[in-house]
Amino acid sequence: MAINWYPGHMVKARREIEENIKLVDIVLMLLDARAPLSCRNPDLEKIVSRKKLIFILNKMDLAAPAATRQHQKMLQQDGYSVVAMDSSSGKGAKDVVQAIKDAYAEQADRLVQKGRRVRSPRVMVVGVPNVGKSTFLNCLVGQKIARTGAKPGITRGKQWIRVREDVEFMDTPGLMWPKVEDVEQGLKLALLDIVGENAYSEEEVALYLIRTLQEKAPQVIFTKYKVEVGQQSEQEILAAIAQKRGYLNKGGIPDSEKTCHLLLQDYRRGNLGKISLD
Ligand SMILES: Nc1nc2c(ncn2[C@@H]2O[C@H](COP(=O)(O)OP(=O)(O)OP(=O)(O)O)[C@@H](O)[C@H]2O)c(=O)[nH]1
Ligand SMILES: [Mg+2]
Repeated sequence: MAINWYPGHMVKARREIEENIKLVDIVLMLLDARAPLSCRNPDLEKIVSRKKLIFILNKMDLAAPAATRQHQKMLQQDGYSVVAMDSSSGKGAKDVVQAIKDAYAEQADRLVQKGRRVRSPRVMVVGVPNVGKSTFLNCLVGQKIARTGAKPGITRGKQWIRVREDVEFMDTPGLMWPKVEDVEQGLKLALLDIVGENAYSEEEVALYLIRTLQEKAPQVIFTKYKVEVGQQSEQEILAAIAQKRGYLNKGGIPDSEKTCHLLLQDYRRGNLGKISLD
């Protein structure tokens, strides 16, 4: 499914990021650890390309640990700094602070050599919607300063936050690009709740989730929904889950809408376990 989701507030947010990029020293790009490659926004990477970039694989608590380690290694091989983080518990926060310090040390040295005063680093936090940018900042501050929410598009304007006396952060609204051409990437972004719900069909995404489970964690379909997985199609598994749950319309027809919604919710909340998509 190609995704076209580029609401008006993102046009403004993009401009704001472009205008403010010159004020910052370092950019933290948050990616969902379950699909870090699919979350890379080519348009955004172009805008921040002249700055030191650190990738944060956020929501690591929901991702398969081995996959996260592999992504970390691959991005590092490409020359990036990468830190994995769980902003709901704060795991990884120390590594983030250290990565910022290391990145700024080089720039600070250059300033000192030129006889210039070294001020505290300014760090911009960017990424696609709903990857946890505001939660991540609140976690680093230890206070709920930025508004967060379980739907994409919560932050609508930039916001400066002085997390600790020695770093200044700027929270930004999640940014998409005008068209996600790759069908599988679109399905992953939809499953991760990164794009608005009117940009995709829940049924298509739920069937994709069932395919993914069949391939990566077939036992979950049994343990969670008590449906034995054999040679059935995704549609048949969906109908069997509806049956087991008693999600039936008049005449005993499986309520596929309600079942699809349940599946997506279960995956997004981590109820199906740590399952990575990339
Ligand atoms: N499990 C888990 N949930 C997280 C983590 N970080 C954020 N969340 C949840 O993800 C959802 C989105 O968080 P936000 O901080 O609002 O995301 P955002 O990137 O600021 O979103 P926009 O402002 O819409 O671009 C919320 O429900 C958070 O509680 C994490 O590390 N682990
Ligand atoms: Mg936000």
